[in-house]
Amino acid sequence: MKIKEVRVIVSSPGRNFVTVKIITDTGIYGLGDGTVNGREMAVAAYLEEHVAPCLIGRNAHDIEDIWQYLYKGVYWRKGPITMAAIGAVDMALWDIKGKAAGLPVYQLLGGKSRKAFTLYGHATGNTVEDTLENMAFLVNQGFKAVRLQSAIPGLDGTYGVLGDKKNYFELQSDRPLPPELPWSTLKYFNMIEELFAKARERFGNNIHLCHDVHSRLTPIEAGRLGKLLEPYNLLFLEDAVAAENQESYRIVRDHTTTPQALGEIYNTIWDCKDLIQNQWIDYIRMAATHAGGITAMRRIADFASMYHVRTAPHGAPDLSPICHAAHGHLNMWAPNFGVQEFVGFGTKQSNEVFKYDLKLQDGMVSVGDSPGLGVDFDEQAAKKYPYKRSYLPVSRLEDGTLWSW
Ligand code: CS2
Ligand code: MG
Repeated sequence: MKIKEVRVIVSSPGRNFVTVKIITDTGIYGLGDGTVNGREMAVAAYLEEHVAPCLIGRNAHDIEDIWQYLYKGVYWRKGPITMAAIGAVDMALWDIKGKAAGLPVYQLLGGKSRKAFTLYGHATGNTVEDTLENMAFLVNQGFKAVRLQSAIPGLDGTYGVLGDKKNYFELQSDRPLPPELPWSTLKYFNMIEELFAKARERFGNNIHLCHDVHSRLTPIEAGRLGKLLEPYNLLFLEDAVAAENQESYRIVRDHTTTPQALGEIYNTIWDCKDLIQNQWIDYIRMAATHAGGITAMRRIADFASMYHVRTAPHGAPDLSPICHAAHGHLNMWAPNFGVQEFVGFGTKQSNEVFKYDLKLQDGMVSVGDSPGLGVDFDEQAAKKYPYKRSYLPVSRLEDGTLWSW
């Protein structure tokens, strides 16, 4: 089954997505997601100019060889753009293999390990009360785990909080340059405990709670935060510290029993190797798009399982429904699956463009039996939504120092 054509489509049905369509000489095609939020055109150019010509004529069944060819074979390993390009191609090839076999991808991975997979929804608000109201909305829908983020009093605009925007926080486009948001660790520490204390008071102990710190703390501050939140029994604290230096997590681990989750910006297994091997983290949050596809995610999940680390794939809306579907298949299979982040499968606009075979019920998702990834992409509908330049915000301390976002 030879690869005949590789199409790269950048569209913006509500936000930008990079979609790869690999067409074979049998007529079977596969779809992959290569979206890197705020750097979409770099992936598109990488794919069109450098990857697509090397794929034409290859056997679409040779997933592993193509993966190695695009990773080792280019000399320049790793990096978000390279790995997103590999991720998109890899997903499309698994989609093709599943369609050719007449089987959903989770069957090719080894079959179902569970009936459905558990989600954590997002509750955000401008005040603790607002956040808890939004949590009630999720709890009433049957969600078993919720991530809580609340605006920080005294700071104008907080990461992950909707405010009066209709869309998820960074969906707004038509922005000429990245917006800037202030950060104060002191003010953050002054509010955070109340959020979790009140959530436990109102919703009791039979629901999982998570929180995303977005890499704003130093290791010792993260240790302190974990300790402060221990009474509220979090499922995990996410991205407490930026961990280019994986050793930093030894300090966090030494100071708290609050479980740690990490990995949404990682590209390869090497980025999380020490964290996993030293058992400094509990959940690995890498995404199929950014980590190099299903082939890489499978390898990372197996490696993590040796160290009691469970998977919790990134599920932000800046991943296209094709990536969410890939996670669905991985989550059905992975024996060490933990939980899946969920902010909806898509918006009204993206649902015009992407089709997927996933069913949400009671805070869990089941994956249908469609062959391959069970996704489709309407190229005509996508044409209505051309690419719009858009950026993630940057973060600065109140004195103007650039900080981690
Ligand atoms: C966030 C992301 O979902 C999360 O956990 O950290 O939404 C993140 O901010 C975006 O994916 C950045 O593109
Ligand atoms: Mg996050």
